[in-house]
Amino acid sequence: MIFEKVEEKDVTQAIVGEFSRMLSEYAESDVIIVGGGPAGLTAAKELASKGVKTLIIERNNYLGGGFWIGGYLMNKVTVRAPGEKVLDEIGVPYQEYVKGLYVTDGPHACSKLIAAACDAGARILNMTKVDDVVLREGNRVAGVVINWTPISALPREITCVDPVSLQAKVVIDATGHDAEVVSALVRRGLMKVRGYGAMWVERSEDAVVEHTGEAHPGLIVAGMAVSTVYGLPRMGPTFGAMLLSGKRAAEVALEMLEKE
Ligand code: 48H
Repeated sequence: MIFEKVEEKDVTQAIVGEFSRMLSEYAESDVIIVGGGPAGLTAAKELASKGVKTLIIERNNYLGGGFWIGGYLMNKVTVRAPGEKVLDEIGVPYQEYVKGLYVTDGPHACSKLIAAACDAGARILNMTKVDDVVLREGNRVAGVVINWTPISALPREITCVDPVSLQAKVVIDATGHDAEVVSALVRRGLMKVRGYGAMWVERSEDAVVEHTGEAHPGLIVAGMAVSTVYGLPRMGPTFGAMLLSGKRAAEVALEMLEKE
């Protein structure tokens, strides 16, 4: 026999026991990041590396969002300076294509960013969709309402499956174009969203980083969700602003946690 003797129940108990322990522990997190794309992963890496109890919630089975593919179904990812500094931090090689524009392999960059967030200590709930928010006094966002992703794909008549909630001191909406956490506030008339603007690479990325921050009490927006909320131009398949917006979101979250 090559392998250790282990029974089926041991395998089941290992999965159920460890998952339940993690979910129970992170039912009260410091920061919940909704969306595991480049902005959410960068924020998670920064926060977890500073000892912040950080949970990423991702509706897909896989993390990475749009960072696997650079655009047009081609897996070369571009980053404008100074975004390549994040690639340096996570150890991803790249080439300068024209001055200030770097190109790297999407799968390499994306897998390293995921690994960096995990290595830093961020926890991940995948196949989990955020459907709503928890609100407290002054309509401060105090957590998120989650359900298994497949629940939303089932016919309505058989989906009376109530969700559960997780509490957090700070929530980051890093859900990309749809700004899904913000949308839960828009549905209640608590926020307005302008929708992202037309493509203008040169203007877009500075604006995203500059607008990254607390958009509603308890809620930070990061990445493409920032463009959606503030009506900023889109940048197409170039990712420097997603990485630096993630970093900025982490800085703002740390400031908010310090004030707690
Ligand atoms: C749980 C959710 C939910 C939900 C969505 O789209 P992303 O890659 O987002 P960013 O902002 O990190 O990066 C945007 C970039 O990929 C991009 O598309 C660019 C730069 N476009 C420019 C342009 O001009 O179009 O990742 C968001 C993640 C995804 O993994 C989603 O599955 C996840 O969020 N997500 N997770 N609950 N309700 N909604």
